[in-house]
Amino acid sequence: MTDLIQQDNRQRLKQHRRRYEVLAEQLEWQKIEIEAVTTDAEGFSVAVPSWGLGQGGTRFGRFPIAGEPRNLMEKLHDAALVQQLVGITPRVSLHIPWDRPENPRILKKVARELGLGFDAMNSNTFQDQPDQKHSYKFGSLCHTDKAVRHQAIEHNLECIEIGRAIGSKSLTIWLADGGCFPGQQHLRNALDRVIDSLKSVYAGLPRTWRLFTEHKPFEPGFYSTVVQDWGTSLMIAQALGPQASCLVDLGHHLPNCNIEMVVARLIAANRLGGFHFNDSKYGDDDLSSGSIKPYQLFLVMHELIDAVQDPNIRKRRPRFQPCYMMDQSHNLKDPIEDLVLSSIEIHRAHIKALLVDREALTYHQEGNDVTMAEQVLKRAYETDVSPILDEVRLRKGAALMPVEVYRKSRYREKVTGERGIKMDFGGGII
Ligand SMILES: [Mn+2]
Repeated sequence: MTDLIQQDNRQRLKQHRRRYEVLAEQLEWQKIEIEAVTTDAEGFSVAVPSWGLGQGGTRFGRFPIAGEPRNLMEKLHDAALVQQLVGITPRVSLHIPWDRPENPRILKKVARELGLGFDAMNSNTFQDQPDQKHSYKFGSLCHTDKAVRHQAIEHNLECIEIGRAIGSKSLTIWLADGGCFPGQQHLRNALDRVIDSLKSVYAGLPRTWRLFTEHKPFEPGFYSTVVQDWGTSLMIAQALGPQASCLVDLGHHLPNCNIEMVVARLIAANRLGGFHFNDSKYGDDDLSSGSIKPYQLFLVMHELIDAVQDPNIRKRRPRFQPCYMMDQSHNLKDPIEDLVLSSIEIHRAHIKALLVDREALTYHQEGNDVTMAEQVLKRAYETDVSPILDEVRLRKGAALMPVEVYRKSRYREKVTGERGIKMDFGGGII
């Protein structure tokens, strides 16, 4: 693949250089030094979820494609390919039990050889497993039965153990607990039980680790979820301690929610842990990042960059660095192509946010000049930063045109010979 990338890049280099120079000149007029932006952009990375490398599905079903990875090792190989193509996805986030490693130490070694590391561990207490003693049908960490809560706590502690062996540093808990009908659950008691259970998980957290909770207003509980919004997620983090913070999944909000406000508030509370990137039109659609609301993605990034550059925040939290992961269901596109393009879209929003003239913005905000303040944001958003994105990939030895190179490599066709086609048509939202 490396040869193919280099060969393809060589053919496009001249044109790329010209486009980069044109943008450099354009930014110079705005008193922005392109090299400073590119250097900053080189520090960007986003994790790939282990489950995102297989073909996803909807509640209605799944359409398998030939050559899907059949096991964790094959998923790692696909993740390494994504990283080779884009250079900004050096970590994989594991889901247990979907991708439970047989031998974590061997997995870590193989990953290192492939140039990969591991991001947050993801536990699963929203599905019953075949060998499981108690059912999560009526909840896990919130369950009325102590034995079920205990089982869910033990599962999270096991995820930490596996994570320690592979070099992960955080645990993400997506809690699907909730109810489908009024009266089903005592709303306050259910939250009390969740916090109580999470305290046991938190107690098993290594000192250098972080614990993230993800909120979601509905589904699978269609009437109520225990962690329904960022306020509840914040209450949990504050009840647990400084290693706990909140994860924002862009799809886990009611329609038209101002997600950048949620981000700003969590930063203000010093509890923004990270993101699950995806996009949505109606609900938790898990569509490709930036495919539906790219301006929203930019505004979210703007809040993040604003916080990173804010000396007051830096004083309080010198290593303010939220974790980024893609959390999408690739039910129509080839997962490798979708991850490649989505990572670039998130990176694009990040770079555009770097272009915001914050001094001018503050000036217009202080003077209540609505038109000019909005224009500052729009000017950054409307700048085509593709040459910077391409330059970062070029510097990292990745591809100027990743999808084209991927298709030229015929990777999927080649692996189909050994992998075949996974005849699993089951539905399920991830
Ligand atoms: Mn998520």
